[in-house]
Amino acid sequence: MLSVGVIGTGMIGRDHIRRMTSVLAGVRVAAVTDVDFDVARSVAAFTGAAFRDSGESLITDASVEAVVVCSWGPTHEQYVLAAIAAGKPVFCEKPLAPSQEACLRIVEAEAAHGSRLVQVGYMRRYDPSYRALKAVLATGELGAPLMMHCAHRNASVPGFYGNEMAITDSAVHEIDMVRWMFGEEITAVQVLRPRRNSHGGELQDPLMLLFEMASGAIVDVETSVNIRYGYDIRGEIVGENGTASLGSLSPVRVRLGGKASDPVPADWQERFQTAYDVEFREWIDALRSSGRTSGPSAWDGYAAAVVSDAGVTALRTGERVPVVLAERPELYAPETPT
Ligand code: NAD
Ligand code: ISE
Repeated sequence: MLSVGVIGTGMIGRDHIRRMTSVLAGVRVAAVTDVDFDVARSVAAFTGAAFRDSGESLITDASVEAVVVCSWGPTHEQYVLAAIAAGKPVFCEKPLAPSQEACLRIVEAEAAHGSRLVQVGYMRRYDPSYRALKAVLATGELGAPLMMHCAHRNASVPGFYGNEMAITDSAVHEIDMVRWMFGEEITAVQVLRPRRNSHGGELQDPLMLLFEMASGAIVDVETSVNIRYGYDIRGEIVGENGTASLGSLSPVRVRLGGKASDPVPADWQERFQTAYDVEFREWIDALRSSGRTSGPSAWDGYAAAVVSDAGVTALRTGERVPVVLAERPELYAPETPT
């Protein structure tokens, strides 16, 4: 049984706690904390976990073998560094940290520790549909991938969601996914600003991102975060011989009143429920069997942050911005993301 401590009992923290208490075997939530003590105390009471009054005290708690960080992005670095200092495995929700400098400090701390402790919550790598798409690509039947068309559509976003969050909070998933899918780095970013959706008020929404891959392939990502009709994630790879795309995920097709329709997921929780389950299942199994994690690494978190920073600069300047990564520490070999 793996004993886990969870920092941050907000939306996704509570969902991961539910997953670890009601869905998955071989794991228990030993302790929880949040700066909102009332919420953390009620989650602790509900799940039977201990309440801790800070992330640091939770990390050093002897009953906590592994840490899950689900607090706001700007707080991730301090907790991930504290977990590395304590020598404990840590699953950190995306983004690893809000800046590439902060991510690099984590990479350096983990490299100095000498073995992998950090896994970042880029769950699309665990989604059955993305895995099936990658398996098709791996057969080579499509030929070399030339382009990928992606769409990341949210029905709506909260009031605090600013222009840059379409890149740093939303498209960061495509950034990680495409590095993993193509097994190569993104080398430059451009951002176009289409006509604004009036549902978003002053928000610059939608955006069109263009990623240049090391091989010369081009990936476009539409972010639309006020699309109203639901949460819709799309991806289609164009190869030399054919194309492959994420399939329809609808369990049902309704034909009624002269129309045929598929339900669209309401949000990321519904769309990626299976991916989160598999992500945690594999993380827990890996820790229980070998004490090591093998999912998206601190290096992947850093690389995503560098591309995301380049995207923010491209959005502000309208220019094509090259992506320049630091030297990859030996700990994170192989050279290409797999
Ligand atoms: P949320 O606001 O619902 O919850 C965050 C919680 O963190 C809040 O309860 C807040 O009180 C707590 N918190 C803030 N500062 C803290 C600190 N210093 N110490 C302890 N707790 C602190 O946000 P959320 O939607 O649950 O997002 C949390 C993280 O998960 C973010 O990094 C977000 O990007 C990520 N996320 C990932 C996905 C995904 O698809 N993988 C989806 C949603 C959110
Ligand atoms: C949210 O934070 C997530 O991570 C979701 O997966 C993403 O689809 C959404 O756009 C973000 O706001």
